[in-house]
Amino acid sequence: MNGAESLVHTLVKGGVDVCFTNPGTSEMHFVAALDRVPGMRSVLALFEGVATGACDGFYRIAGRPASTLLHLGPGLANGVANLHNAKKAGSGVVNIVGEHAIPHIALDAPLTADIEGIARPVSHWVHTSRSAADVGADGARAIAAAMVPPGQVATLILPGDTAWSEGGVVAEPIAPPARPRVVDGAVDAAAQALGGPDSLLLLGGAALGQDCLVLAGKIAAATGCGLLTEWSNARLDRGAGRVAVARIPYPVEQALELLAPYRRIVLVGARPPVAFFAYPDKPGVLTAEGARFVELAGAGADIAGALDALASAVGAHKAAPLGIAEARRPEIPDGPLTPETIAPVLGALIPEGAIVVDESVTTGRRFFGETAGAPPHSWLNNRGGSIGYGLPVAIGAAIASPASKVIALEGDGSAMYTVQSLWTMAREQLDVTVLVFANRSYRILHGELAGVGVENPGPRAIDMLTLNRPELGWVDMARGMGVEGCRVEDARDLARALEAGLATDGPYLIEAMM
Ligand SMILES: Cc1ncc(C[n+]2csc(CCOP(=O)(O)OP(=O)(O)O)c2C)c(N)n1
Repeated sequence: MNGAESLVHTLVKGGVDVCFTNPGTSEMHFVAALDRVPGMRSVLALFEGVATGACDGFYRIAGRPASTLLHLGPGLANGVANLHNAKKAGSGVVNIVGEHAIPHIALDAPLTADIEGIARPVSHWVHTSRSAADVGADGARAIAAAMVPPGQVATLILPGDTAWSEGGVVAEPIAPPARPRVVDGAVDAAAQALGGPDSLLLLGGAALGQDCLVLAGKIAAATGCGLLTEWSNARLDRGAGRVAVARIPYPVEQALELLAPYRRIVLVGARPPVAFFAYPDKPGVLTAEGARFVELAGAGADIAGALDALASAVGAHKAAPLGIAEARRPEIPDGPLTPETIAPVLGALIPEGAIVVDESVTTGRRFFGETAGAPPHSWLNNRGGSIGYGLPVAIGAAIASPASKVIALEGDGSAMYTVQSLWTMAREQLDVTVLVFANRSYRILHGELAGVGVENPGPRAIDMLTLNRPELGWVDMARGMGVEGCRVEDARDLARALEAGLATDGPYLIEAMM
């Protein structure tokens, strides 16, 4: 057995049975091993950012890592932005990067690069294998590192000679550490902090699963505290019958206003809220001056156990949870496509069990209200702010949960970053309906221009935020990659197209003209 075969065996044995690849010469032995070792689903991506983002989406839904296979430093570099997003989302990724054979590195061939240096900022764990005999054990350690709660990026660099040499040894899986229990003192401090409308329970990460939300709703009912989530969540369970939790809005003024009343804030898997960006005359910290934070549980802690203990401490277990969303399907409106007409169409049609990947940027700022009463579904946001996350995450989510309808909500600017995702969706026949909000603009940046204090921007500045010269043809692009699609101009047509997209088992793209 060569090193590459030992690695594929070790991955499959360790529960890593999906690999999103974009290989080159240095990874050929791994590619060959995919045929010789049963059990690995390998999925080709035409850009490395698609592969890394797909791993992020897979972990968010499956709760276990997938692997990449990337080509040397440049291939890794192409995947870095979505590794950044995965890292911020707490998604476990086994990131496998090929490297020249060890004696070849000193020759400084064209593709030679500092792979560890590129990997380090977006990885929690980085290791280069030294011999074929080590590769299996290194793979097992990489899986264990990726599974450290809530999930980590583990980069394993595989020199060609460690892959092709004989002497590979399959390694047994290493049990990842359990989520550490929260100490009693933290539970007491949180219980003391919560009480009345000037206290807040701020939820993130694993606290956003439906069982934890029920506990949070009970705690809110018993203590009178507020309940919020961060603006961006890796996965939020929501919909009719579930505890509905509002997100802290993106615009600084709105966030400040919402958070102003809170003096004591208990963090459960969330961080103290800060603005996405600095602006000349706005604060970066979004909470009221003097607000006190109590961390009940960090993102990697036993969040379910902590909420259960807190519910006991405040006598909440018998309370009816606050904020259960009632079932409600909005009317489908008439008229042109605007954020206000698109939101009720989504609310009317999101199916039970759907996974909504939200990269709708400005169009989706108010989608939450109209979709709150749709049947139970999960809502995924970009935690790292690097756009181009949505289509790849939709791929990973669809592979992790083939029975779910995946809906990708995409700004046209964002969708262009990883547009190659459509080809993988077609090739794998993934059940993803993509809505592209074609406003022909980086609309958010118009607001940001004003936000940083640029008054009366000139035509050159506006030109840098405008995507209409030439116009993007989304239906043509989708067809060119094997995905059926249509263009819609008003809310009723959007509803018909969304129904059609959801009715097919494969991918479908809707270009929503705004
Ligand atoms: C990798 C990366 N490059 C650039 C940006 C800056 N940026 C943020 S939003 C945005 C435009 C988004 O446009 P679109 O998806 O069309 O949404 P809209 O603003 O029109 O609602 C850009 C370029 C970013 N966040 N990440």
